Amino acid sequence: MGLTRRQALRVGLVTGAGAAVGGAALPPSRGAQAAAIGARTIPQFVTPLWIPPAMPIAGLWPLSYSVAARPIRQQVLPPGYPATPVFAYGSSLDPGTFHAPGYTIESVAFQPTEVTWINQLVDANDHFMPSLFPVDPTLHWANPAGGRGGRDTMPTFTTTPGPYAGPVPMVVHLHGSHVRQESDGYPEAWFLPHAANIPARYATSGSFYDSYRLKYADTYGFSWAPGSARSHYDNDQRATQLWYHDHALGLTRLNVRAGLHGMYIIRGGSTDLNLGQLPGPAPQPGDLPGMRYYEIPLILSDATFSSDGRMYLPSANAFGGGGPYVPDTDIPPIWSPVFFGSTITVNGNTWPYLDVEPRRYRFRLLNSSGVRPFVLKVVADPLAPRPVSPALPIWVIGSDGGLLSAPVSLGSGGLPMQPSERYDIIVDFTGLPVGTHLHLINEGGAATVGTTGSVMRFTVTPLASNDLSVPPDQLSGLLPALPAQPAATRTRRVSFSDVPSTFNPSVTARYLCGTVTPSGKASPRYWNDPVTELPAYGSTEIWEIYNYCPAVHVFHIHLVQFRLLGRRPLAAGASTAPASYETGHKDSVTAPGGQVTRVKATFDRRGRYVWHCHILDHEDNEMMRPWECR
Ligand SMILES: [Cu+2]
Repeated sequence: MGLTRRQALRVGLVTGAGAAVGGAALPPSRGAQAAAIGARTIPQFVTPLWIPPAMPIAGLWPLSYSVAARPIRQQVLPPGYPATPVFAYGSSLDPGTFHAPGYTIESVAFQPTEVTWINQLVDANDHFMPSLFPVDPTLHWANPAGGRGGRDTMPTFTTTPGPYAGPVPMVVHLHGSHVRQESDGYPEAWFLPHAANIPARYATSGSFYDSYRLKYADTYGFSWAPGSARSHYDNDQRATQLWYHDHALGLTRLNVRAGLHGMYIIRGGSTDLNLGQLPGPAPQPGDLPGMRYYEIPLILSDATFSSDGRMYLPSANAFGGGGPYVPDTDIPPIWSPVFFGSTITVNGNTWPYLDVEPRRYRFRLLNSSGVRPFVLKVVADPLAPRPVSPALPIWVIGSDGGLLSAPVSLGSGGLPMQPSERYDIIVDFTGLPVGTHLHLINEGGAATVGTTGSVMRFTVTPLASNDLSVPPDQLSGLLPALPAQPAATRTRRVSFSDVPSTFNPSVTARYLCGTVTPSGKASPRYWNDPVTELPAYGSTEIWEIYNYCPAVHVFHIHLVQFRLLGRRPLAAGASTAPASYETGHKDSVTAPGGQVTRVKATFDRRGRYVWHCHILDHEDNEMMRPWECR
């Protein structure tokens, strides 16, 4: 084996810790993995859609929440199947509120919200829980076992290591929010649970945790307790739907897939409509059971399940060419470039159904999957040959950063959604006979008719009350105008590229963000290279994202909402205007392979943030860069 003493110690510590949780409610998923459940054998449309309630409020003035991450079991598959171990957010004040995805956090525009985020990924004995999935320790990742000197690095190995089975770092990013850096959930500001059995030489927090803890205490007079962090969200942005999710370095794909994500909605102010103009209500804190909701979040993801109910990710690099791996080559042994689940989940259940009344519904859509692109349509027959003609139009009224200035009715093209994109839509079931079945389907590139090509079913039930909301085709004069952006003072060229293995060029070893040379070639950079994107405070810039890969990546930048200017081929060619539904405020956008995607934003806070590809498997293996506004 040739382990160094340091590595032998590490293995010994991890093995000992793993044994300590052997009798826990949720034993770690190591060793032999149970066989996958065939997606076609799982009954569809038998589970009612779970509608996320509003997160219970912990305090007022400022509005505050206390949200923990805990390991639970949840009935994700239909009744009769085993429950699924998940990592769930919930109110630390109420154990009944833990769910994956989490309850919705409600906020008010221009009024601050404070959330205390607590890592309680521990068992009943207060011993840490390992990840639900195989953790690749060879990436540049949080690496708590490296201690304070080796955290947030790519560790070196003398033999190919197995998965890390230690405590799980977490840090929460509110995706799309306009916040100070210490509240943004920087990937190196992670923290371990404050568990009883953390090995003494482990780092218990990431490289940025202590300095951000001090900054937060200086600004708000509150010191984060061990195993937690507090974020202060100013909500000084347009009314919209954000989402909170884990962002720990090199672990995001695992923690988000384990269940650590949920919706965060900002309401009110001059960029929202008046109560009653759009379909509602949405769940609010303190609602009594039995409420009928006409504004409903739909959080779309995918997963593969084993026969024991667990979610499955490969324990060996599915595209690794069979090895050899790190350290004999540059190929990660466990991480895979992409993973597509074999089933679709909505709000934490496979293929649910929703009884709808013949009236208008507002759906707040989020693609929370790791990599899967959706193209959504409402159709009569989910098994019809593709492309299917829509039975009802999808009316898009908002995107990542708030409402559009005019509604957009989508026809046969459907609504494309890459990971992390949100759309605010209206579907009008008015006039449909009771008993009608309609389906939300997926015509995205990787979809299979009958499984991942199906999303959920709508069944029309009798009308319970009159619909007083404004029909979507009459919203044009009511939706808020989109403000003009200042002129850009600089055009910045950044890049997405991949790194073929030097051992086996058909295998992708990493994905990188970087810059572009004057002659138009990729100049790739690693996560820990010096910061190259330094927009001046208050400046407006055009960012041109050069995607040198054949495949799509998803450009996401923290702090700012941008506007999409268009796309053009990397080589010479005509520019394509944004699609009608992409013309509003965005923080995540499709950057197609072989194209330059152009966006424009104003950098109006000082601090250090990140930009990255939002395909989770990519951002976890170097496809992320810091940027800084001074
Ligand atoms: Cu990517």
